Amino acid sequence: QEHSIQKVDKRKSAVKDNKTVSLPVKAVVQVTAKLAQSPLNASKIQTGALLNSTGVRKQGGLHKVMALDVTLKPRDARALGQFGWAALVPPDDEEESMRRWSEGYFNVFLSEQIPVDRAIPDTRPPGCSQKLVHDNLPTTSVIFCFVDEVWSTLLRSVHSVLNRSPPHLLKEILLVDDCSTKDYLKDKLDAYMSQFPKVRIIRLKERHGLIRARLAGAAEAKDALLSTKALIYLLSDVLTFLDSHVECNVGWLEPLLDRVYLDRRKVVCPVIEVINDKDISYVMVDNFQKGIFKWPLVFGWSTLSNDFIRKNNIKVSDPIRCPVMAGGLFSIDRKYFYELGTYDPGLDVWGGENMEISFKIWMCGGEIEIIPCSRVGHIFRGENPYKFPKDRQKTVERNLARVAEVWLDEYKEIFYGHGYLNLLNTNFIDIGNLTAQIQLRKKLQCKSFKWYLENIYPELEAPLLKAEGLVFNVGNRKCLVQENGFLSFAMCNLSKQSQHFGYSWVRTLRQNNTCVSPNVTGRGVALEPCDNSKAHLRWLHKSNKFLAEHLIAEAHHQRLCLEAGSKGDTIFLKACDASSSYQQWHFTHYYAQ
Ligand code: UD2
Ligand code: MN
Repeated sequence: QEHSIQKVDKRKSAVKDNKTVSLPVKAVVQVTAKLAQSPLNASKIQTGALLNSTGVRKQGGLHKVMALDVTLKPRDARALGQFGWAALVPPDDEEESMRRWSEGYFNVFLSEQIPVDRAIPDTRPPGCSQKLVHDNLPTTSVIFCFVDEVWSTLLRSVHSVLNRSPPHLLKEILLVDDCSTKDYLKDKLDAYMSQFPKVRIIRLKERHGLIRARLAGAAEAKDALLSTKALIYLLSDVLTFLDSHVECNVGWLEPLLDRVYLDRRKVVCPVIEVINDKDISYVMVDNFQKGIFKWPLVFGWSTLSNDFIRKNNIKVSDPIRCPVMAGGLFSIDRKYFYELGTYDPGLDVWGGENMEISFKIWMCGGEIEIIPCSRVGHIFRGENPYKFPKDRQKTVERNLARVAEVWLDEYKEIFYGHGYLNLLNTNFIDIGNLTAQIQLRKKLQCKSFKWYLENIYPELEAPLLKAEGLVFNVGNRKCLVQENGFLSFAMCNLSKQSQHFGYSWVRTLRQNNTCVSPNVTGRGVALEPCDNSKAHLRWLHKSNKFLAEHLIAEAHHQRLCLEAGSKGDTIFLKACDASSSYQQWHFTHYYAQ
C-alpha cells in the first residue's frame, strides 16, 4: 500500500433567494440527543470543557476522531485502482481511453472500471488518528454541484462521503444538477440514488453556474422529516461544499466540524489531495501548504517556511491559516454563510468566487483554515469539461473585476495592472451592478484590504505604485515640477512636494489626483483629474521612456514619447527616438518593473 503514496511538490493550481425555514428547536434537540447515544459515540474517552477563541465555553465530552471506513476491507481487493493504486490501460484499449478523455478531461475509461467504493490510503499525518474532537459536533449537509459530471466520478464522490462520514453528522447529501445535458444524469441517476435515503437531487431548470448553483443548494440544505402532524424541516448546522469528482478520505469530516464548533466564524478546508487524471491513483500532497494568491488574483499554494514552522512550533496536524481558499471544498456554519451574504450572486459560472468569499471572510471577522487531518482527493483537470454560456476568459475576468471593485480598495490598481487594463476601459465589459455588494461590506463593517494585507497576507508584494519620487530627465538634468496646473522643470529637490510624482499600475503619471495627459493638439501635455477608465491617461514607462499609450494602439500613428525641451523648461510629445536623452526619464524609486 505504501508505494502508491507518492509525494508531489505542488498541485496544479486551480487556475485556470434563499428561504428561511422556521426551525422546530425541540425536534432538533431530540434528534441530536438520540444520535448522541448511537454506538458510534462509544469511543468517548473524556469529558471536559474547552474555551474557544471567542471565549465561549464549549461544554461536552471529547472522543477520538472516528476512523469509519467501510471500504477498508474491500470485497474486490484485486479490482483496478483499488487502494488508490495507479491503474494501467491495456494497450488494446488505449485508443478508446484517449477517445473518451474529453468526456471529463481525465481518464474516464479507467475511472469507469475502478470500484465506486474503492479503498484509498489513509494519508493523514501522524497524530491525526489520535486527535480528540467534541462529542456534540454540528451536523452538515454536503452539497455537490455538477454539470455533466462523469458517472463514475460522481458516484465515487457520493460513496466516499457515505462510507467515510459519521452517519449522525451527515444530515444529507445534496446533488445540485446545474442543468446537465447528459441523459445518464437524469432517470438513471435518480434510480441509483434512490437506494440512499440521505441523498437528494435538485435539478436546476436553467444553467446557474457553480456559484449560483451552490447558493441554490445552500437554500435547499435541509432535511425533511415526516412527523405525525406535519412535514418538519431540519436545517443542518453546517454547509459542506465539494466538487463532484472527489474522494473523501478516512476521518475527513469530524476535524472540519470540530473547528466550526469551536468558532462558527472559522471556515475550514480539507487538504486537497490529487487524484491523478491519467492513472486515477490517489496521490498524497506535501504538508504545510497554505492557499495564497498572486497578482492578478491567481490562486496557488505556498509552503510554510521552515523558519515559520520552527518559530511557531507548528505540528503537521495543526490547522493552517490561509489568506485564500482554493474554492471547491470547504465547510461553513450555515447561519454564518448567510450573515456574510453568501457569494456575490452576480458572479457568473466559474472562477473568482473563491477570492470573493476569502476576502469577505477575513475582512469581515472570520478565518480560513486548512485542516491537515481532513483529506479529500480531487481530480485536477486541464480543461473544463463543460461549456461556458459566454466566453470563458471574459466570464472569469468579469468575475475578478467585480471582486476587485468591491474588496480591493486602492489595491485594485495592482490587479488591473497585471494584464487587465482593458477591463478599465468603459464599454469593454459590463461588470454589472455592485451596489448591493458595496452596501453589504459597509453593513458588515468589514476591514480594509490594507488591513488584510498587513495582517493576513504580509508576504504578498503589493506596492501601490510602480514607481514614485522625483522624475528626472536625463537630457536637461532637471526634475519635472507641477506649478499652478502647469508642468515644467526645476532643479531637483526632494523636499519639494511639487516635484513628487507617481507612476501607477494603471500607467498614469500622477501627482495626488492630477494626471498627466496629452493635450488637445496631441503634441503637448496637460493636467487633468485622474480617471482610471480614461485610456488616454496611460503612459507606457518602459526603458526609461514614457510612451503615450493610446496613440500606440491607434494603428497608423507613429509612437510618441514625452520629451523635455532642450531650451527652456517645456515638455511635449515627439516621435520616439532611441538616441534622445531628452526622452529618458528616471524616478527616484522603482517598486516594480
Ligand atoms: C476550482 C475549485 C472549484 C471552483 C473553481 C473556481 C477546487 C478543488 N475546485 O476549480 O470548486 O472554486 O476553482 O470557480 O478547489 N459546476 C457547476 N456549474 C458550472 C460549472 C461547474 O455545477 O457551470 C460544478 C462542476 O461540475 C464541479 C464544480 O462546479 O463539480 C467545480 O467546477 P470544476 O471542477 O470545473 O472547477 P475546478 O476544480 O477546476
Ligand atoms: Mn474540480
